[in-house]
Amino acid sequence: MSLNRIQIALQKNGRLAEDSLELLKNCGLRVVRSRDDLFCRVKELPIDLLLVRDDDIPNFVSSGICDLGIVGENVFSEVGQTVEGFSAKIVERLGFSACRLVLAVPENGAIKSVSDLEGATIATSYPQLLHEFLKKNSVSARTLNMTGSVEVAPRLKIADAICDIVASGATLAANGLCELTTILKSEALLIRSGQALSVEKEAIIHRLLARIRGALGAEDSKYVMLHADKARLPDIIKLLPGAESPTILPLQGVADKVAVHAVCREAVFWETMEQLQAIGASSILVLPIEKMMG
Ligand code: PRT
Ligand code: ZN
Repeated sequence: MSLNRIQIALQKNGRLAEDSLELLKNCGLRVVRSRDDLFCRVKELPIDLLLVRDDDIPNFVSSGICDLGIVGENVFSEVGQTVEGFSAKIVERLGFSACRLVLAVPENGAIKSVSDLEGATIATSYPQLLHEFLKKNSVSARTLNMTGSVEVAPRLKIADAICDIVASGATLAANGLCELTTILKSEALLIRSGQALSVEKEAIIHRLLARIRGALGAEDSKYVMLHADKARLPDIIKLLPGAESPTILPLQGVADKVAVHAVCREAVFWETMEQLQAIGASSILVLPIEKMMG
């Protein structure tokens, strides 16, 4: 591995893998997959990708094997609190792979609140985060460590409750479980090594980060164009979500109307368009923005 190439740890297969690569693609990076699929090169910048299991990513970054990594906050927090001398840091929250770490119990069972967990057995793959939560809530319970299929533990009568990841909630419902409380809200994170890197590597990270922020910013932003009565301009601008200083342009041959162009930094809903139309806006166009910088 060249000293002046950035190494990024990504999940090889799973819920983070596709969106992680998609984000790099949106940053203008094309990934050349190697034959063994563990190590890829990026063409446009001096970046190499290491494709691994998500559980290894925080350690790889903390120990300096990789300079950057993309991992779920749940895994980052669990490993970060478990490993001594852990030094990886969060650089950016990426928004995708959203989920929650929750405590869940059998529906219609005896456990109705967190304090009812006193003396219970809780199955989990997140013993450290669970331990912290129980300590904060002054509950003493037994932890049963499981690496997968945690949701079946109450049915097997090996645990009274579970502490597991939930996205849609369908898995909990299918296993007759209901949520007691959320321990952690999670999303994919870009993390970096806590160690000082060479000037060259810092420059590559700086460039990549600007592109990532540009790609993330563009995702929610829209370019809005419309025609408006001059008299209603203040009301119309007020309705444009997250717009800073719109551009106002004259319309050829129409004295009392102008064109308004604005970058809206929040989602533009049909309701907003209907409200704009109701106060005299016409020819309303909402266009996607592919990239943003500056
Ligand atoms: O093989 P490797 O170790 O790399 O992957 P993995 O199997 O450990 O992880 P993976 O790919 O399943 O998830 C990677 C990351 O995606 C997790 O660490 C979370 O940050 C995030 N994520 C987002 C999820 C979910 N959504 C999710 N739904 N991780 C797990 N699940 C599980 C959940 O526990 C449940 O059992 O998916 C099941 C379905 O969820 P429901 O609630 O939609 O039914
Ligand atoms: Zn994993």
